[in-house]
Amino acid sequence: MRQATLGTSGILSVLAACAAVAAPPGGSARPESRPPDGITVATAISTRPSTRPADVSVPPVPVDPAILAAQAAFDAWVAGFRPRARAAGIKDATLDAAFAGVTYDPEVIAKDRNQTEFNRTIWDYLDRAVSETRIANGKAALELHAALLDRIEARYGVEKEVLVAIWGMESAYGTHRGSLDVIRSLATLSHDGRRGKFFEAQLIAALTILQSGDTAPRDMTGSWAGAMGHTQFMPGSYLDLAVDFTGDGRRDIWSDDPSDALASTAAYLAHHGWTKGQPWGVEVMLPQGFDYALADRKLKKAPSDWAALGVTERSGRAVPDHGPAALLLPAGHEGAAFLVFDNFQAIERYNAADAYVISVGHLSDRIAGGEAFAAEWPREDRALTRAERKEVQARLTAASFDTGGVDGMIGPNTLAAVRAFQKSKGLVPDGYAGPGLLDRLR
Ligand SMILES: [Ca+2]
Repeated sequence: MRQATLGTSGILSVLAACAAVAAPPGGSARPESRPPDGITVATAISTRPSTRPADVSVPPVPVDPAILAAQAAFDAWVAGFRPRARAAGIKDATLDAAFAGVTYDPEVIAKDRNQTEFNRTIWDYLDRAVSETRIANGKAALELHAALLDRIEARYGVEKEVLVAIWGMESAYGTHRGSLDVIRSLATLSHDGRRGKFFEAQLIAALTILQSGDTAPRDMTGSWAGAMGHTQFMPGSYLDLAVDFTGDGRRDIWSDDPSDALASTAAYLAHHGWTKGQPWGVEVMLPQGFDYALADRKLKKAPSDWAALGVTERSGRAVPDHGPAALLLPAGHEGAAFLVFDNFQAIERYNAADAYVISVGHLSDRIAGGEAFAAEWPREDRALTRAERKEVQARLTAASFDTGGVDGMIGPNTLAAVRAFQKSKGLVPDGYAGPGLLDRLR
């Protein structure tokens, strides 16, 4: 979603997809951005040259008929969308201002289609996400904004290092917040239909934000998929949980001042159950002969119970008791192992990918002065491609280890099937689907 940073796509989208969109009280307070009264969205768009203004000194550029056709279809979609927006409480004045001059954006669709598939290994992802540069910049950001971050931490009970880590992952500490018109991007994606329902809900949320006066249409910028500001909130999540920390009456996550964005991120994590003082996770060692079936996110034990099974900090001591923890082996038995606490789930509400959550957690630890992970990763391995993951699922299913479908996504069913297959072959049942497993299946 954020091309220049390592954040993965879909930030906040899981929650945002279900976010109810409510119309706030009050109307738009932005007369400067309104078109003349009575202008309709359709005319506002159709009167705008689709290629360039009528400047005779500029030679006409050949227009791609496919783009013209897409624009016409987009205009028709906008006309059909207006009644649905009105039904959701969006006023005509808000719609007129938001859609003034807005055209179909083929580049947004190109980005949507060309999302590089997530084929990176956890160690490759971590190397980039938690680079020395990002750690150093995080420490500098922590120092520069110390007073603000202390106040946010005190109010929301979320450690400032965690907020800075999310800021670093999402926008490289505010330097890559996204400069695309959010209404244009979301309208294009809603019209496109690949995930139209989701994006239309986000578009309505974005219009609701405009109607509340938090920002003006052309100042509402973000990524190609509509993630906005320093910590890349989707509009639905913004409506639910963004806060006005500066007290100026606007929840401004877009401007250079990161106050509202960082406080909103803290409010988001607090809402999703963040416990101050609890680590996201702790790197652990496993004993010889460990039962890898215990590495199951649904299976939680007190750290003392894990210690009784030989699962300890690298020092050999029991992990401090911060509540129930699950054992996570992101690269199977050959890579690092972690006991993860409930705060791991709070970060998952931001982005559910293990690699993302571990990166945020580890970056926050490193910004706080913590050590690098001690364990070696199986760096000779590569990530399976989507086609290969499907092949793993198809071959497992054919061998009577049901993966519950062949979709290329390694979820709990596939994990269980991998373990069962590994057990049947006398392999370490860690559920890890890497190239070695595929070789065995072939
Ligand atoms: Ca504010």
